[in-house]
Amino acid sequence: MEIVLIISLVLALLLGAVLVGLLDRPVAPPKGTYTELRDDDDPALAPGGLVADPASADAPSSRPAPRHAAEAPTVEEEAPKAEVVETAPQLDRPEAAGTRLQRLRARLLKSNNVFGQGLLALLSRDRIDDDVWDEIEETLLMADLGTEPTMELVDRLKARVTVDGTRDPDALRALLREELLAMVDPSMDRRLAATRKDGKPAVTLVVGVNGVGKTTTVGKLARVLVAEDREVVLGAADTFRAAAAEQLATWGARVGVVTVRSETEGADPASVAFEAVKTGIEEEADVVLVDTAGRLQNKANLMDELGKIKRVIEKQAPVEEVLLVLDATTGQNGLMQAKVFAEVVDVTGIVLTKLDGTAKGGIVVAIQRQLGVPVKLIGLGEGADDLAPFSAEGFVDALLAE
Ligand SMILES: Nc1nc2c(ncn2[C@@H]2O[C@H](COP(=O)(O)OP(=O)(O)OP(=O)(O)O)[C@@H](O)[C@H]2O)c(=O)[nH]1
Ligand SMILES: [Mg+2]
Repeated sequence: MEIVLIISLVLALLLGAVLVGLLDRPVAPPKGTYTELRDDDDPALAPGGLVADPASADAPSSRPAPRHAAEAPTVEEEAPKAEVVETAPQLDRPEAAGTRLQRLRARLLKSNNVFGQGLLALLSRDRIDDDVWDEIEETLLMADLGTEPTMELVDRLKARVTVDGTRDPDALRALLREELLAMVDPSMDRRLAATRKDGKPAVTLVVGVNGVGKTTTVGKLARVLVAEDREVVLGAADTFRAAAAEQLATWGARVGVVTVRSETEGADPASVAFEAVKTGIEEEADVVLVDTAGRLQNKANLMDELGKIKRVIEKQAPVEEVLLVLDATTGQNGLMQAKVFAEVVDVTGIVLTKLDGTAKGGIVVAIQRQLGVPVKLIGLGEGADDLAPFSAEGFVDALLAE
């Protein structure tokens, strides 16, 4: 009896010990979950401490893209798509580029009526004497066409009107349309570099002086590209004001486009541009748009800054496009700015903003003549989709619209 009792006691003790042992063991996490916020390949998990993997530090391209340039990368920042999902729960659907000039035609007409309609009225006079030709010349000069193009156009109109001798309004309209079109030059290639080349995104640098509309243009252009199913990355290389990066990131977030930026005011713009292009390469984007600061203290300063940004970007990918943004309402002043910029960087295209304002349409011809570079986009308002690809035909038709 006693033996049975002792055996039962020993068994009970053993069973208890086994149970206590089981309960004490830590519960293993289910496979695939993280006990901390880290990625599988995060170097912090590697033996030897926080920056344990010198290879991965040297080759950051094997790591997920940092969302913010010039900041110490943190685990949260490396969570893919986190920024896009958080900041843009409901994305805008930008208007297709092709229909924009049509929609915005009325605004163009409003700002340019003095130019197209006035000209047609003068040409339609019963008798065109020297006084009328003087008035035509004046109209063109007032429309910011520039002296040389004005003389050229007046000569051509004189020759044709005299030779044709036509007074038929429709024929005159057609004649004027043809000559204006020749001035605006439909043969210029106005396409934007928006296609990957040699496995790399097309990098576009956006330059121009203060307040002309650079950041707005980058934001609107991102929408044009998104509407055409392009993958876009934005680079906020205007580090002069912290608000500039915020302004750009807001534009990007509305259409699910990542903005690479620095939180540090006064950070090196070239390093932000570098990070943006790096992100673009890693994410296999089609286009990287880099916004820059609009300071124009002096030419040497500008040359230093833009030159450095371009050099640093080109360590990774060529700059395919340099868009010079000009405020169309500034007329002659805009032409002066264009000249300075063209001496500093190889401008490949012009964006004329604020053509919905008091601008005069002749500036399109004047600026193209001066730089030998096409106007590729025009800004016709403050709305998100008020940036239209420029077309010579669409523009001249708007000038002559009744
Ligand atoms: N009406 C009109 N306003 C425009 C157009 N484009 C830009 N703007 C306005 O111009 C102002 C300046 O635009 P920004 O994009 O901030 O100019 P910016 O060149 O980046 O200026 P900085 O960064 O200070 O050099 C904003 O109020 C824009 O809404 C346009 O086509 N039409
Ligand atoms: Mg800006």
